Amino acid sequence: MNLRKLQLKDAPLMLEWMHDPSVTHDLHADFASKTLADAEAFIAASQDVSTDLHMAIVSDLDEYMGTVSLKHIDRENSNAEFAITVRSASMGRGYSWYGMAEIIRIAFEELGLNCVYWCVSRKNARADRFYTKHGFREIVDISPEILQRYEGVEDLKWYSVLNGDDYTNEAVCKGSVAGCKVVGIKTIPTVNAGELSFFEANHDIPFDIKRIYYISKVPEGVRRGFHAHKDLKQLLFCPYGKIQLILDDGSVREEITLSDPSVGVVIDRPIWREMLWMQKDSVLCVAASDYYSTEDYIRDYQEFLDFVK
Ligand code: T46
Repeated sequence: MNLRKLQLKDAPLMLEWMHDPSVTHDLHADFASKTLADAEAFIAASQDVSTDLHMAIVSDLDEYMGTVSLKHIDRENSNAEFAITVRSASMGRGYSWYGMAEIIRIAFEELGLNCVYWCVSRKNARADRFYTKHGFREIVDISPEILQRYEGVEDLKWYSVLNGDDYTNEAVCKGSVAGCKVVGIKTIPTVNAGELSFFEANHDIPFDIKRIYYISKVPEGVRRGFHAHKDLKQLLFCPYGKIQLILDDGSVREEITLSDPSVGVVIDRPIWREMLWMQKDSVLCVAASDYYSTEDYIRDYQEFLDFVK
C-alpha cells in the first residue's frame, strides 16, 4: 500500500467508484453524472496543493484504490478537512485505514497542522462503524465558518483529531489487548465546555464496584505494577494524561496507550500488568470488584506463570 500524487492513469478507476452506487449512496455530491473528462480534470487540478491536497491510495502494484484528501487547508487556524472515498474493491482490505492514518500523519508532521476534522451523513452506517472502530468520537463544537460549507445538509456527524492524539492506537482499534476487553466509556460532550464520562457497575462493566482508587503525581518515565491478581476484576482508565499499560496473560504480552478519558480496559482474569507513565501528572483510575487484599496479589512473575498454567 502506498500514498502518492494522483496521476492521469487513475481516472478510469476513479470513475468506477463515481458510478458505483454502493460507494456513493450516502455522499451528498452528485458523482453519477461525472465523465472520464471530469475525473481527468480533477486529477489535473489536484496538482495544485495550496489549499487542497488530494492523494491516491494505491496497491503494491500501483493500482488506484481510492482518493484521500485534506481540503480547505487553513494555515491561519492550523486545520484542514479530511475526506476519503475508496473503490468497493478496496473495502475491508485495510486501504481506507492506511490512507486515513497516512494523510493525518502528513497533516501533522509535514504540514504542521494542529487539527483535522471531517463529517459524514448519520445515514452512512458503514462510515460511522469505521470511525467508531478506530476510536474516533463525535464532536459538537465545529466553527460556524466550517458549518457554513454544509448549509442545508442535515444529519451530519462531525469528528476531529488533534495533533498529539494517539489515533493509531492498535489495541483501541482491535478492541482487545492481551485478551482483555478495551471498552468505550460513555462520554457526553458539551459545546465549548468539555465532556462528561460515566459508567455503571454491572451495566457498563461486568462486575460490582467495591473500591475505586487512582494513582497520581507520578513522574514521567516511572513504571508501576509488576503483579497480577488472582480473582480481582478491574476497569482501568486514564482521565488525564498518557499511560502505557503492558498486559501479559502468560503467553501473550501486549500494550495499549491510555490517553483518552472515554477508553478503558477491563481486566477480569489473572493478567500480569505494568504501567508506564508517558506523561508527567497523568492519572490512572481503577474501579475494582473487591476490597483491597494483599492475598489476591501475585508479585512474582514465575509464580504468576505457574498460576495461569
Ligand atoms: C493494580 C494496579 C493497576 C492500598 O492500601 N489499598 C489499595 O486499594 C491499593 C490499590 C493499594 N494499597 C497500597 C498497597 C501499597 O502499599 O498502596 C501501595 C501501593 O500499591 P501498589 O504498589 O500495589 O501500586 P501499583 O501501582 O503497583 O498497583 C496498583 C494496584 O495495587 C493494583 O491492584 O492493578 O495499580
